[in-house]
Amino acid sequence: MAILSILEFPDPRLRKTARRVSKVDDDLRRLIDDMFETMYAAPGIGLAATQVNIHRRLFIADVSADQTEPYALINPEILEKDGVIVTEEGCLSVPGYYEEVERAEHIRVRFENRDGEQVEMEAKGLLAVCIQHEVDHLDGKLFVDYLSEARRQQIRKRLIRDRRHQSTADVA
Ligand code: GNR
Ligand code: NI
Repeated sequence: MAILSILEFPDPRLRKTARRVSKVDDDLRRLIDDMFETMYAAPGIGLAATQVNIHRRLFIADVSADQTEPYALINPEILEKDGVIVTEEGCLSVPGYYEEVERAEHIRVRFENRDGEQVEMEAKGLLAVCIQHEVDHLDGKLFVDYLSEARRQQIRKRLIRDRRHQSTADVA
């Protein structure tokens, strides 16, 4: 197991479109295990392969309070969306920023699980929000894209400035 490093906005690699997973094998299961270790350590409720610079269509999610509902979704397809929910979203690739985003409240999703079996699942509430947030990552999209251009640029500038201050804190 290993903790993977997470790309941060505005890294252009977060804008890549992920390609389908062709085969669910032991290498992929090892990646999934490393992604869970990384997500739980962060901590977060979801993590897309794109965020760890792997441009394949898979992500993980666990919205439980006690790490008891782990899901790995490979080649996910959202089949149906229903209703509207507004959630204060955050992202491990946009650390420290939380903003309201509108999503579908209920979804139906088809995917392959870690055994390579086709599964269909219904999700609502936070899990549905998380799944939509993760599918966006696989398409190179971030929650800040739903905000105004001005707010997105402000977040971009502040993240760059804060990282510069971090890396020079001990030199000054
Ligand atoms: O940890 C996370 N919390 C979160 C809260 C509200 C809506 C979506 C999320 S996903 C995020 C982890 C992450 O960046 N996944 O890509
Ligand atoms: Ni995210």
